[in-house]
This record gives sequence, structure tokens and C-alpha cells, in this order.
Amino acid sequence: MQTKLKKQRYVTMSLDIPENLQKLVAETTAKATGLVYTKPAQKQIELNGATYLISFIESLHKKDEETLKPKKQRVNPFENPEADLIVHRGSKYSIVLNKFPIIKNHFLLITNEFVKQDSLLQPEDLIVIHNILAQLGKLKRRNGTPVAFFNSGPHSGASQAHKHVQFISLLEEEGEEEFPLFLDEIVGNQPLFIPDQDHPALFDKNRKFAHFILPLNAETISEETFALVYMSLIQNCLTVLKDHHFLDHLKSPDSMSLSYNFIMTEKAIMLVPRSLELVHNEKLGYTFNLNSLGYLGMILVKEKAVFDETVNGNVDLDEVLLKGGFAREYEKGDPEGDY
Ligand code: B4P
Repeated sequence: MQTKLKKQRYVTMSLDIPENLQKLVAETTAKATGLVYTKPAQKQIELNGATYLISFIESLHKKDEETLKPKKQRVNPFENPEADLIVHRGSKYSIVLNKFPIIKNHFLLITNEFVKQDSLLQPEDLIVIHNILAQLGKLKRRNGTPVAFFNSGPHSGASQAHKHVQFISLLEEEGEEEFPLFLDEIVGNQPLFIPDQDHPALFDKNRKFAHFILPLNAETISEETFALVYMSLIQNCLTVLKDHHFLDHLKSPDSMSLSYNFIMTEKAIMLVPRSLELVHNEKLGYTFNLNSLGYLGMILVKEKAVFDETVNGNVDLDEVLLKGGFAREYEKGDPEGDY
């Protein structure tokens, strides 16, 4: 039976996220000399019932040498974050500005101690992320809808191994048109539920890639409920991997076996299982590097000719995303072995 969960006691721990976070982000941004903001060329397009925001920046946009080294040789930037990028230091988490944003006010929640980016999010992490979204959401009219994302696993688009969740808001200037979030549209006002065989997670029929969406519409959400919501979506992703024989060689899958993109808004959560970080397009002779934002429809390209072809609708973006993920519709394996 579908489990509807409402009016639960809000179980928060001492999360020490400041109440004036947006103001602190703006103040830190104004003072940060180490910040390398690159304004992209951008265009929003409609393609086969889906909206995409295509952004273009030059490929080597003044990133420092460290981030251009192979992943395994890089110094961890979150072990001792650059002082002028630190927005807030709490007992367990810190908030730092993204050093290389292409969207203003892009910041990261990092753990103070090293925790692997490939490890599962903890219930406390989920509560903190949602608290931040709720706080930023109060300023939504001015800044647009806040979105949190987490790239986890070798095929997810993550470039740093230290646990970090990223936050952006979708409007840079007041009065601009906001990029539509399909996961929010799919959940509408549906109440939070934990999926089961009769009531599976939601999806957008205009997307070919496998993805799993659940509403977070509830007055309050406990840690236990957050854990159930997240783990049910992780199970959905593992089932897709199992059905595509991605887990065959493993004795027992663990969180390290799974690559996925995690996206959360105040009212919805979506997980996208991933098969490939880099998707090569023969026609363009270009390789797309896809992270969570790509699976929201926000595609970053680093060649002008590719930008032009893409905004002119000459690239089947859903096909590109499908190649970096798994098919939403496929012949199901034996449900006995489902997660
Ligand atoms: P990851 O999860 O590891 O990787 P990512 O967001 O895919 O960014 P990546 O680093 O691979 O860069 P890319 O060229 O794809 O996140 C690591 C985060 O830490 C990044 O935000 C990175 O910038 C930041 N970071 C690295 N060194 C840092 C330091 N010393 N101090 C503080 N922060 C540091 O993308 C370039 C930029 O555009 C990234 O900021 C990325 O998040 C953003 N981006 C990518 N696609 C986008 C899109 N479609 N729309 C808007 N922004 C987009």
C-alpha cells in the first residue's frame, strides 16, 4: 500500500546553518578575490517536449593548474578551503563558494572531515540540504528556485573526491525568465510517499533516460522519512544497474558501485543512474561532460561551433543524455532480484 507521510515531527540536530545564508553568500562573493566567475553565453531551447538551457564557456576558462591535473593527482581543495571562499564554518559542515562558477552565488556544502564523495548521503546530510533549500526558498521571488545537486560515483561527472553538495539558484537577475524544473512540475502538489511495486516513483515521459522522482511535499520531514525516500531511490537505481548487468561481476554491490546524479529542490527529489561521464557525439566530433545539471536540462559546452549546432536544435540532447545514463523503458529483468 502507498504510504502517505504527513505532519511528522521535524527531527533536526544541531545543524548550525546560519539563518542569513543568502546574505552571507553575497557578502563573501563581494569580497572574494580568489573567485573566477565566467559569464557564459546562454540560450534556452525546446526539444521534443523538454526545455534545455545551453551554456557556452571557453574550455580552459582560467581554471587553476590544480583542477586541470588528472583527478587522482589533484590536491583536495576542500581539506583547507581558500579562506576568502569560506561563507560559514560549522561543527560538521562548512559552506564555501564555488571557485569557478558560471552561475552567480553557486556555493558548496562540504564536510569538515574527509568523507568520500562516493559514499551514500546520510539522513543528517539530507536534512541539512533540505533546510538550506527551504531557507533560500524564502527569497525565491528575487533569486529563483534553489536547487541542490550531488554528483556521486566515477560516471557521475564528479571531479572532487571530498564530499560536497552544490547549490545554485535559477535566476541571476530579477525579472529574468526562470528555467523550468521538470521534477517540480511532475510532482505538482502530490504529497510525499514512499514508492512500492504498486506506486512506483514518478518520471517525465518526455525524457528517455532512466530517472526516479519523488515529491517532498510535507509539512515536516523526519530523518527517518528522508532516509526511506533516498534509499528507495537508490534501490531503484541499483535495480536499473542490475538489469543492465552492471553489477554482474560484483559479489555484493556497495555504494561505490553506483554512479548517480542527485537533485533536490524544496518540493522534489530526483536520482538518475549513470553509465558514462563523457558522451561522444560523432556528428559534432565533441564529447559532452555530463553532471547533475545536464540531467536537469542545463547543458554546458566548451566549443562555440557545438553551442551553435545545439541551440539550433541540431543535436538530439535526449539521446546524448540517454547514452550517459540508462534507458527509462527496457525489458525488465526478473523482479525477484530487484533491490
Ligand atoms: P564536481 O561535482 O566534482 O564537478 P562539476 O560540478 O561537474 O564541476 P567540474 O569541476 O567538473 O567542472 P566543469 O568544467 O564541469 O564539483 C566540484 C565543484 O568544486 C565544482 O563546482 C568546482 O568548480 C568546485 N571547485 C573546484 N576547485 C575548487 C576550489 N579550490 N575551491 C572551491 N570550489 C572549487 O564545470 C565548470 C563549472 O560550471 C563548475 O562550477 C560546475 O559546477 C559548473 N557547471 C557545470 N555545468 C553547468 C551547467 N550546465 N550550468 C551551470 N553551471 C554548470
